[in-house]
Amino acid sequence: MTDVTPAVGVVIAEPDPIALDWGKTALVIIDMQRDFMEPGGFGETLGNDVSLLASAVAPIGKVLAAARKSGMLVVHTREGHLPDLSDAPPAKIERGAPSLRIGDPGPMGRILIRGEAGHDIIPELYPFAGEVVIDKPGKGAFYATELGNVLKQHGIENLLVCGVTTEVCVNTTVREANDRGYRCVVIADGCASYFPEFHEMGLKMIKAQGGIFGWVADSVAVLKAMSA
Ligand code: TIU
Repeated sequence: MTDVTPAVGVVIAEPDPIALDWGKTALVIIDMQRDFMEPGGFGETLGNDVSLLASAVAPIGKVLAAARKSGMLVVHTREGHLPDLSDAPPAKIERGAPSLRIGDPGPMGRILIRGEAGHDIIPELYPFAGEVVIDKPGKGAFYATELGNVLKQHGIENLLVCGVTTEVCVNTTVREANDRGYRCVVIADGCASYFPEFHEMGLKMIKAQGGIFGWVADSVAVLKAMSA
């Protein structure tokens, strides 16, 4: 009989190093969509400089390549709404004074609507066939989605989380995941915000108080642990 030793890696993280059983770990890439990353999309309609998010692409690309090579479960999420807006609360559509509202026609199609060019994931991080893509109407990836069931089916206990934006969809998803019992390791340089200070504080909020919501590590530390 052959002993099957689970592949475990230790990620040098804050507030403490964390040992992860890779067979029970998934990579979750939050909302790396043209609507947030490129001019003419939802992010820009809200008044943001979308170039501030570009730094997250290369680190995510490296971790994604390593995850694919190792056979790790990869989950991509996309924030967006049905064309008839039936899953978009009026309170969200009416919010603020954007240059275009959710559902309005823009240069990449209707803003934040499923199936439109702007809603799709950027080419650099495009999902492979067979990877999980979760369409979510909210900021958190668990609310009104099949994510919880998918992770249960795969026996997942730990999440490597990255994407945009740090304090909005990444933080909301990590908080949802933490309450559901997942250990979340947030990849610091694989996240970005339209507000650099919110990025910093968003990461600090996760790892403070002994890791109240999870752990924070750089992509280099995650890659090192994955390759050990
Ligand atoms: N506006 C902003 O910072 N973020 C979002 O609206 N959604 C995500 O973070 N994906």
